[in-house]
Amino acid sequence: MAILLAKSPLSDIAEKVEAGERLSFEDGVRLYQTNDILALGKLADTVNRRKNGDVVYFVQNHRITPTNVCAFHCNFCSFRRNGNEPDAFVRTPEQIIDHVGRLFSERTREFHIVGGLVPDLDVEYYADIIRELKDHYPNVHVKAFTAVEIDYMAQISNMDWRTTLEILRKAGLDALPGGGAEIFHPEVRRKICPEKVDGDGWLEIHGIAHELGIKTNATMLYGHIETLEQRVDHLLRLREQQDKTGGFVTYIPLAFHPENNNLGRVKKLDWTTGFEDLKNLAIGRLLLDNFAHVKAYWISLTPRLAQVALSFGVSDVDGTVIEEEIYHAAGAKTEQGISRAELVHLVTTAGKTAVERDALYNHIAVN
Ligand code: V47
Repeated sequence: MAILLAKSPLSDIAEKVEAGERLSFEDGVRLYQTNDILALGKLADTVNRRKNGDVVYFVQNHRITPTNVCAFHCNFCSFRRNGNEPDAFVRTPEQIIDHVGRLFSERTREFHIVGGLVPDLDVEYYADIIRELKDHYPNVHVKAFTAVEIDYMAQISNMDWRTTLEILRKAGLDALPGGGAEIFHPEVRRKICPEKVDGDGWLEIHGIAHELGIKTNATMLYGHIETLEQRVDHLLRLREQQDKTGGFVTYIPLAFHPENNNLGRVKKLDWTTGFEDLKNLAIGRLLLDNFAHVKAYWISLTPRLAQVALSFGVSDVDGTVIEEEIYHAAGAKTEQGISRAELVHLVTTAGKTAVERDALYNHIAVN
């Protein structure tokens, strides 16, 4: 490594990575400023191989969307509806079970649940969904509700975050997804999602979940109005929280999709590029030295770029992702769902070992 990057402007960072030293804010900014993505990839790959060898994880999973009705008005969102729009829906727990039943495969291992914020639904509605799913499918993990949803249902139910999470955990909640993080910096948050719980609140909710034994993921929405410094700030705040409570498992950088939302329409923001996407994955791997995994979300990146990302520090490709709605509303051109065989092919033809997992990274099968 030292030889490979000897003449690179990144050679001092490479030395730190080689020695297993933590990277600084300034290092992070320099990593974002470089166009040498091969050097970035090599460094991120070194770190990932140390943690995961040549193993890449995937899961057979379903998305479940209880509702697209949302009281908030985030500028990047293409998915929300007002309650009176013709395509608005709020599904009862029974309707959700009925719908899942039609798509369920015996090999499904994870339900990933995320939706809008409905003013008249308290925590019992969400707990009922989890209980019904666990009754019908006791062997499937439930990874459900972002910190933003937890905050909102807590407010509606007049209770604190801890009590809300305890009720959901008792109902069967296994993990929290990483959504709602966007960009923590208040200047950006005020412009793109002013109604959402702030960055400190998002981190605190995840910290409480960790204390209750609930594993969680973390995301960063990039490619809109944020600066490189604000990205690095976001990542270092995640790293700091992980030092304190240790329950984050996977980091997922999320590429902004510009169709059918205000940021795309009014600000005329464009799609991110493959170059930018690979950079964000690799830098996530390098700065988040205390996270086990970085995920390439193929729904947004395409399966082809997700495969290349396996050489840029990535150790997870999410899963079969049946019925995704948020990214397709915002213009994603990827298929709805991918087969297990295609995922295995994508991983193994990159020279890696594909390991099927559940939501908590227990091994189900090695391919
Ligand atoms: O929080 C919304 C993002 C997130 C757009 O935990 C958009 O395993 C791009 O969090 N363009 C929800 N992104 C999705 C999410 C997620 C995805 C995959 C895996 C996991 C996990 C979590 O989607 C939101 C927001 O950041 N989002 N609109 C858009 N137009």
